[in-house]
Amino acid sequence: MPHTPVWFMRQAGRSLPEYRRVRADVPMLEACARPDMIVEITMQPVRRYDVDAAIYFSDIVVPLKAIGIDLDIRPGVGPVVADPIRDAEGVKRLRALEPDDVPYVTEAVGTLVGELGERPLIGFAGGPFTLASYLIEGGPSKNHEHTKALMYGAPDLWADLMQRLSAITVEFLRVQAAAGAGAVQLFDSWVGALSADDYRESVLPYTSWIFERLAELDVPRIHFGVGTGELLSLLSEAGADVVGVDWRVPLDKAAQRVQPGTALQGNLDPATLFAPWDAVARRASDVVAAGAAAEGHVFNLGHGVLPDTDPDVLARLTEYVHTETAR
Ligand code: 1CP
Repeated sequence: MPHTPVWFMRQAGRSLPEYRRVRADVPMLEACARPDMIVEITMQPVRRYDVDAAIYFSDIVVPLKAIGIDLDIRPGVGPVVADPIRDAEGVKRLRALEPDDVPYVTEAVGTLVGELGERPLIGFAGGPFTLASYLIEGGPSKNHEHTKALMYGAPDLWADLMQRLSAITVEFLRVQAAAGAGAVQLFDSWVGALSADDYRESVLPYTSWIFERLAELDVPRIHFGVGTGELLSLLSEAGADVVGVDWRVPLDKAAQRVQPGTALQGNLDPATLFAPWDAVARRASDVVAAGAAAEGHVFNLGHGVLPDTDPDVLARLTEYVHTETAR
């Protein structure tokens, strides 16, 4: 590539007027199950920003819905689970995911890969801790207290839950890669809520298992979580080719925390995009400079695009990073 590749987490979605238009009368989970909607929404940010990758339009709870878990994505809230999972009976409801549960994924990915040509499509899935948190808490959570209570108090049940979620995640990513996705990202967004010791004991065995299985897919594997400065070496130990970093740790420092040969992705603070352009440009240059210390850098934000972000700033930022890093 003639420059550092650029894409943005949550580049599709609420910050785009064309997204709000196509989604106006269609509930989120219905949109995630309709190939025409998936293809259109995935392509919208590619057309507008000229980013170097598309991310498959879906949500981390889609495979859970597909195996029959009663959940919804509520506007302004996020995923809400009707009957939170907190005991053995609940965990048993998590059956294995089969490719036939998500035929729309195979169809949409196939169409997208045709439309995108050389530009890779990034497939994604939720990490096991983050999925567990939505299932156990019943919705978005600040403290993850029921999740941690189960993790600390019922280790056997926790292990069963994590194994089932890990298998679902691997299968969901396998379906996307089999249909042509050129990279996969594991979003274990909320795992930064854990201490390093708890991560090592209660999550790392499962993320390591996931990344081992994903190696067979022969596509680059990205691993990301928010607030994971203290966990970066463990996230890297799990086996990803690229570790995503939020804005709290500069990329040159992050480079010292990951395994040799691991590339970094990130990490401009998404709130920066609300500042005057001079500040955006200066901070983007800082990210590019720090990223040079890593063994490969994919420019991104440190977390998802905030809903009120001005799309023109993202377009300008993409062009700026392309120009700054031209080689
Ligand atoms: O570019 C894209 O928009 C890609 C599609 C995408 C992705 C990668 C969506 C669409 N969701 C996700 C992943 C996702 N979903 C994550 C991991 C990424 C991250 O950390 O941001 C998480 C934690 C969720 C759960 C979720 N879904 C939330 C967060 C709630 C909380 O706990 O704070 C929300 C608000 C949703 C709904 C959702 N998912 C996606 C969109 C566009 C929306 C908004 C729905 C709408 O338009 O009403």
